[in-house]
Amino acid sequence: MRNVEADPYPFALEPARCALLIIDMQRDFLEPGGFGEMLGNDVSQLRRTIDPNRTLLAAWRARQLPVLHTREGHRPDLSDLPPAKKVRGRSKTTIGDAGPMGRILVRGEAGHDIVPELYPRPGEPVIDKPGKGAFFATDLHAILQHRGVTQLIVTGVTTEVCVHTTVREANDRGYDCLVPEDCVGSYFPEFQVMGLEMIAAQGGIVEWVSHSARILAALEGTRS
Ligand code: C5J
Repeated sequence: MRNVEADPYPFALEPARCALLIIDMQRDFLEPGGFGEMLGNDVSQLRRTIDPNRTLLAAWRARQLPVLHTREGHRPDLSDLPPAKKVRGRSKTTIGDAGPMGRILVRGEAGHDIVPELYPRPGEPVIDKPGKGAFFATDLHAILQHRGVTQLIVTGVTTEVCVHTTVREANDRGYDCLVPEDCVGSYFPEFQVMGLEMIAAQGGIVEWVSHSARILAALEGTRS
């Protein structure tokens, strides 16, 4: 067990039981010319998370610790897309329509895939999720249980939407989660700040917040 400096108090990291769960680092959310930017968002707010995620991912891979990736998206026939989600936002272009990198949030399309810097390796499960939370309508919980995982380092985008929803779902299922602030991103700086504060508030009512450098420091000396 290794203590990671964290808010609201140190996180008791057990590397062998701790998976790195990287949420929705998809081209359409992060890349210039993708759907996120088409909606007027500043993708640099998310792109700054790529490098620290890459470093954390390399540390997990070097130690052969569990790594999982998620992608938000839907079947090409949209049969798993709730009508309410399809029309939400009243945008002219919505999920399933043609976007700048293929059909928006549809599995198999270029924009739905994970950015090349963090591309999954064979053996790293990729969880295709139709919702914001990674546990809803997926086999994530079963995969984690089969691997003896009890702790999660949750990274990715966006802080206040899919990261938050996933961490809350994990909390309710009994996982301890640590969110490294430099590895999660929001298009909205104020949501980034408040999203992180909400996680660690009230004695860690949702979970813990830290920084990738602190996690890496705690891992030092463990086998790689
Ligand atoms: C959103 C996500 N924001 N991955 N997805 O629609 O946070």
